[in-house]
Amino acid sequence: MTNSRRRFLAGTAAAGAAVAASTVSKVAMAALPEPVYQSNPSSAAPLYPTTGRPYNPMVTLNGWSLPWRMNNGVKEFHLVAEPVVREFAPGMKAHLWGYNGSSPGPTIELVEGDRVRLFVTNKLPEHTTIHWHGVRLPNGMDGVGGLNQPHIQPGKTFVYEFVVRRSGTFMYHPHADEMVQMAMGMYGMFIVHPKDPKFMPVDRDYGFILNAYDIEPGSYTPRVSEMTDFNLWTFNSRVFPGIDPMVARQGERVRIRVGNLTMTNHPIHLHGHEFVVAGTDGGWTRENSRWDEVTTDVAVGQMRAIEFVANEPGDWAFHCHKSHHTMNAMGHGLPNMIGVDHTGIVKQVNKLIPDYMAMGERGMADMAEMEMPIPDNTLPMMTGQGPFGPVEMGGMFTVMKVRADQKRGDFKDPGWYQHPKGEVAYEFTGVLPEPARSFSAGGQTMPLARKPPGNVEMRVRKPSGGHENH
Ligand SMILES: [Cu+2]
Repeated sequence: MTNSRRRFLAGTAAAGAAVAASTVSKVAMAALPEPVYQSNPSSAAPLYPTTGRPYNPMVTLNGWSLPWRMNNGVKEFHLVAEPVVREFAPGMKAHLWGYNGSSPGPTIELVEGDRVRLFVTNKLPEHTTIHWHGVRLPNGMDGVGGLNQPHIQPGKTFVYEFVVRRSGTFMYHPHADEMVQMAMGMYGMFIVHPKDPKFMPVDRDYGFILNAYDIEPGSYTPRVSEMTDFNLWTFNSRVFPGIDPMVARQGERVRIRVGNLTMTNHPIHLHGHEFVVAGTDGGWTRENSRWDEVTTDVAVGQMRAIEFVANEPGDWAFHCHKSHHTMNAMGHGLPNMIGVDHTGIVKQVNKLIPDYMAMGERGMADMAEMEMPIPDNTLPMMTGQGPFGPVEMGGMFTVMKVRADQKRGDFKDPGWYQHPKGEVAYEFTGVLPEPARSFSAGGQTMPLARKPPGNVEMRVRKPSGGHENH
């Protein structure tokens, strides 16, 4: 630093101390809080507050919470919009846009009544803004570029400042070149904890956002003009088997917050337990409005906070119930080959492409079992080795692990569930009686207007044999 520059800074500090109170906040803003970066894709430990009001922090699945700086009673955060590299699962990395080194951006955790000041620096090649989805705030802080504020140009920093009046589960995302910026991975959770930490307490509080990408096998960057045909379905920009399990001690009350920033709905399903929807992006639901279920549909742009008592020990699947959303890119656009005889074709093709394997004539399970050659930086369509064999899933799938001996506040993966003797489905080895069958032809409520030309029958070859043909 040159002498004249040092003197200049000392001069402004002295001048700052002398200015009228109305401009003090401008001076404070001149000193940007140091941005915090994090690119590790595993779930960070909960961030316990050391300043400000007390609250029970949440765990962002495969994400982290952004530390803040307390400045005269105002919580200051610094978000940096920038290109990032995100590992979707071991073996595949994507070139995305995100915040502070990661996609999703870090979770912002606040307490009802907090005044928050969010500095947003744009290090993208195009302009951006941030919209605080679901949050009550002054209109000019709502972040719709062109409507509520000028866009944040590359290299510029904008400040959002407001009081969070309502507790609940919210999110943030750009409201500028929306389709591109969200398809590139720009989003994060915005959590406002209740002022009273005893209001709706839970023992474990998890959260993540659903996003979808279209990344061609063998490539690194999502297609951003895609409208419906995505091939990677993610929880917080991770796919199974790269998504961390959620864990709980038996008997604990668990909350899972799910937001949807994809362009379709996701029926989110938990095995082994019923849950209630305790919160939406409109806040907490009234107790007498709740009912038990095991699947809840999270529509586009919605957030749901589900709650349940984890009282059944085991490793319970937790996933989107659209079965093509529990698949990775290689499962996309494949023809149905069930019943198609490949014999002969493989021999012919092998003369041209030695690695060629015919698959799918008995279903797709082979794909998880066999090592099919795939392009670089591409995940198999379904992977993951469970205690009993391959788990034929990808995409939006993880496991809720409930254990009697999991310590309170311990988020470590306890390993596979040890089933008590006699509590695992087993093979029947006795004599098989002929099962009762129904017939495939039915009646009709009214006679057909025109008689069909004859009996039309679809012929499907029954699967037979082992792997000898491929
Ligand atoms: Cu889904």
